[in-house]
Order: sequence, then structure tokens, then C-alpha cells
Amino acid sequence: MSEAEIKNLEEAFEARIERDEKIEPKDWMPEKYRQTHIRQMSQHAHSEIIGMLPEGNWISRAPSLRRKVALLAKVQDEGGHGLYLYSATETLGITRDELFEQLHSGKAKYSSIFNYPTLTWADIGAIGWLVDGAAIINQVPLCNTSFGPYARAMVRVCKEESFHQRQGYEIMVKLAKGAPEQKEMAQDALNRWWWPSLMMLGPTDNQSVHTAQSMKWKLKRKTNDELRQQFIDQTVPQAELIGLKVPDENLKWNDAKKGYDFGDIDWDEFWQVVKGHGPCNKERMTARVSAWENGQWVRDAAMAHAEKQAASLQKEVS
Ligand code: BYC
Repeated sequence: MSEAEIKNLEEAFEARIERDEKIEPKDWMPEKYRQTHIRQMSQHAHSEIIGMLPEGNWISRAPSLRRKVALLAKVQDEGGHGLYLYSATETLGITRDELFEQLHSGKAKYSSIFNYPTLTWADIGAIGWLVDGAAIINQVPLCNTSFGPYARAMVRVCKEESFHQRQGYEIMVKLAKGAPEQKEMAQDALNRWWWPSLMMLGPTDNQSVHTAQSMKWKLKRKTNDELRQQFIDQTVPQAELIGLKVPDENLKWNDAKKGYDFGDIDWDEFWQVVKGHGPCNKERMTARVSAWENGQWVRDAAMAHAEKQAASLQKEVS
């Protein structure tokens, strides 16, 4: 294709983005748009799958049958989100095997938040309330993202995330209103998960390498800092309502900006975790890789069954 032809295609593409048209898998798109989507969508899929691990840890130790059923459903939903997102990413011309290879070799990232341990039952409450809460704030704008399959996957994901957030907050409400030891447990979980939840929304806008281009392509509809501010403004009153204290001495309502001012985030900690040196990075990857290896016989059996079915169908036809 000549340079002039490519330029025409690029202009037509930018015009479609400008008109808020959805870009579909078979449409022409710039290679960088395709690669950026593979990067973000696959990281999102990996986060869902790795995110099942810290919570899965508590399924067998949930304090009641009702809590166990709710947690089981939540973790299953996350498996489902991973599957929609892998399928949506595959429409961009990369295979599932390649995506898993990128995760297992450490080439692809997944969310920093899942490298922290779940030490008590209150952590399950804190994850639902804070982590799913931050995820909803990040993902609602993604329902309107420019790439069709990602936007459509996000609609269902967000509906399920809102149930996840409620089940988490409900756990926190119960603990905060319970015995002093239970309230203490809830406060301790909030203390440990608050800052990592703020980090989860990504580096500050002046440190974010991808935001400017992703905003132009309408992949991202809000910047990392905008999402973080929204998360803080939404969550602080929820903590106050149940008598818990957000662990930030500098947190203060700012009437002029109609939002909270907040303390400094420890970005060194964030980058350490992203680079593989968080408290549970090794544990998470080991669990993930061994699940993949131990599941080889299931994939082999499924393939053998599919081949057998195809062969017998072929026989019937001929
Ligand atoms: N962790 O230029 P930036 C869930 C990386 S799952 C690790 O701002 P971008 C849930 C970033 O990838 C929630 N890495 O990037 C599941 C980039 O590195 P590369 C997951 C991070 O993409 C189970 C570099 O830092 N949600 O909801 O414009 C239970 C520079 O960053 C992180 C999604 O994935 C991080 N936190 O913005 C409960 C949502 N942040 O790729 C809940 C979709 C940044 O150049 N993703 N990095 O090597 C996004 O919205 C965006 O990708 C981000 C980052 C806001 C995360």
C-alpha cells in the first residue's frame, strides 16, 4: 500500500473515532491502535484471572454458607470476565495461547492490586468494596470505549462488578457494626488495602505513558488521576458512614474543587510491585502456571473429543 493510501485510511479512521463510531475487528485500524488494545485488554483479562487467586483462598473458609455462595459466585464471575476479555482480544488477531504465554513468561502485566495477601476475612470485604469499587469507576467509562468488542464486554462486566462491590461493602458494614474485634479487623483491612487501591488506577497523569494517545483514540475516556479523584470522593463517605477511618492524615474536603485533597501515594511501592517484587508476585505466578500445566490433560481430552466428533461428522457426510 502506498504512503498516500495509508494516510487516507488513517484520516478516515480518525474521522470515525471523532464521530464516536465503534471500530469493529475487521475494520481497518492503525497497527498501534491494534497493539495498544491487545496490551490493555489482555492485561485486563489477566487481572481477572489472577484476581481469582487471593479471593479463592477464602472460599473454603467463608464464615457462613451464604457468604460462601456469594464469594463462589463472585470468583466464577471473574473467570467469566477473563474469558470474555480473552475472546475480545483474540478478535485483534492474537491467539489465546500467545496471550497465556505472555502472562506466564512475565511479559504481560496484570493489576498490581492482586499481589497483596488476603490475611483475614475482612480482606474479602475490603477487596469487594475498594478493589471492585475502583474497578467499576475505571470500567464504566470503558463501556463507551471506541473498540466494539471491548465496549460490549464491559457492559456485562460492570453489571456484575456492581454486585461484587455490594457484597464487599455489606461484609464491611457487618464487621464494622459487630464486636470490637470485628471492627478492628475491618479497620485493619481498610488500612492495608486503601493505598494499593489508589495505586491500582495507574500512575499519575504526568507519569502515564499511554494516557494521552489512549484518550485521543477514545480507548480511555478518563485519565488515571480523574478516576482516582472520583474513587476517593465516592469512597470516603462510605467509610465514614460505617465508622471506619481512611488511613490518610492529609485527607481533607476541598470545597473549592468539590473533592478531597489527599496525601502522597508511595509510587516506589507501586513500581516495585509492578516489576515483580510485591508481597505475592511469585506466589501468584506459581499458582497460575501450575494451574495451566495441571490442566494440560483437560485441554488434550477436549481436543481429542473435538477431533473424534469432527471425524464422525465427516464420515456421515461422505
Ligand atoms: N498494575 O501509561 P499507563 C478487576 C502499567 S481487574 C500493573 O497509565 P494505561 C478485578 C501500564 O500497563 C482490574 N501495571 O497505562 C478482578 C503501563 O505499562 P506497559 C483490572 C499497571 O494502560 C478480580 C505502565 O504502567 N482493570 O477489576 O494507559 C477481582 C504505565 O501506565 C497498573 C483493568 O485492567 C497497575 N495497576 O493505564 C476484583 C482496566 N497501572 O503496559 C476486581 C483496564 C498501570 O506499557 N485497564 N500499569 O508495560 C486500564 O484502564 C489501564 O490499562 C490502566 C493503566 C488504568 C490500568
